[in-house]
Amino acid sequence: MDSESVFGKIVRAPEDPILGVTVAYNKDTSPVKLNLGVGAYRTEEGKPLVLNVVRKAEQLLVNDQSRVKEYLPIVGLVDFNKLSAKLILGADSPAIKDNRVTTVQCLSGTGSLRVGAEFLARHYHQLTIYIPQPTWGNHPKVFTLAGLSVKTYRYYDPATRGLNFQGLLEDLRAAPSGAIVLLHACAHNPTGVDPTLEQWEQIRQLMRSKGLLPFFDSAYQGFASGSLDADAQSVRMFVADGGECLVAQSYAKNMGLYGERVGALSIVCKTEDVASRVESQLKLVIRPMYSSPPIHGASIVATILKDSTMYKEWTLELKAMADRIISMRQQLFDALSARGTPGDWSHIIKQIGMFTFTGLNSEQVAFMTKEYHIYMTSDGRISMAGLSSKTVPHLTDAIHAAVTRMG
Ligand code: PLA
Repeated sequence: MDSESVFGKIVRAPEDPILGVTVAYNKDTSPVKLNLGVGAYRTEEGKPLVLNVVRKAEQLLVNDQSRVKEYLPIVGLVDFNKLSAKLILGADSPAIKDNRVTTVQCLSGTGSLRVGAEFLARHYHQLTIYIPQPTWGNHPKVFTLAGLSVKTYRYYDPATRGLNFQGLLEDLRAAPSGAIVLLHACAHNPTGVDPTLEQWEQIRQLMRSKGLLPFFDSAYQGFASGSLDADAQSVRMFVADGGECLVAQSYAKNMGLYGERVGALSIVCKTEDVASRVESQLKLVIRPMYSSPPIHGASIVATILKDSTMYKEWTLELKAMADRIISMRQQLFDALSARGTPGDWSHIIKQIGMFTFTGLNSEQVAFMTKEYHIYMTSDGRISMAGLSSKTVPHLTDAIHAAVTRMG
């Protein structure tokens, strides 16, 4: 039968290591099942959350009869682009004042990374990109398929469950001059380990002295600390020195716009003239890929960012999400301590952002899924945003059993 199809010889591909966890979760019929795989925010009731301010913005958009469904320009919604650059670089950014930033609306964080990578593959002289070890599982695929050659730099030290700062500096020092370096702006995924500001400063000095090109992935602005400005510090340090960089922004997490696919790619250049030439080439990357981006999500973001009342409301809702995640860290840590689960679990409260990199191995994860219906990625990462006070005891039982029986 298969031989009758022109596609008969196609081999079944494996599920995605992160999104495949949700596929498996959806098939499970257990009432106690828990999805801690994908980084998607849930309420204390375990439900997805649409922010109030997003509902308000959507209402305004629906009621505005003057709005039409025309194509956006190739670069997307102009207001959205300006406001996005301001959000990540800061309202008083000298680069914005000098008009030397070009921003294009892209399909969320992933699309922004991909467009940036395609641009670099066509126009930048160094085709090697260094990514942290470990990093978000999609990074190597996005960059390789765009035509870049991917190498890693040391980042995480399993022994301390913290940053391998010396290893990081050594690897960047050994990188060829001009190489591209992917940096997580904050809330490093999957480790939850970020450099301190002093360490960022050392990374900046080293990278600038070697002419390494920073490509920031900012998928969690506001989610790490609860403050949009604090979480943008790393990026702003690299822009304050007058040098060049790329930044991919996502509104999936911080505005809860996951499925709307809203994001932006900004390229900070040395002069206005260079920025406008860069933009002209970004258009040539985008047009044959998807022509122009979708209008709805970007309109929601622009509506919120340009209205000071709505902006304020957003920052409060964002802070509430970040605070709930931080309180989940404390609750899980306290529960494991009370339970007397062997091992040092203090990294749960030291790590930052959406994820805890537990240190559980793939056998322990498989055991927790099989026996406790808890779904997470096989590297031991759990999405703290998927946890609630009600499910902490169940997760604690599962971790305790995994550590004591599978340790
Ligand atoms: N960059 C990082 C570091 C991410 O963690 C994610 C999402 C993205 C970019 C892309 O997000 P976007 O395209 O939706 O804006 N990581 C998630 C989801 C939350 C995923 O894997 O797609 C994760 O669970 O790791």
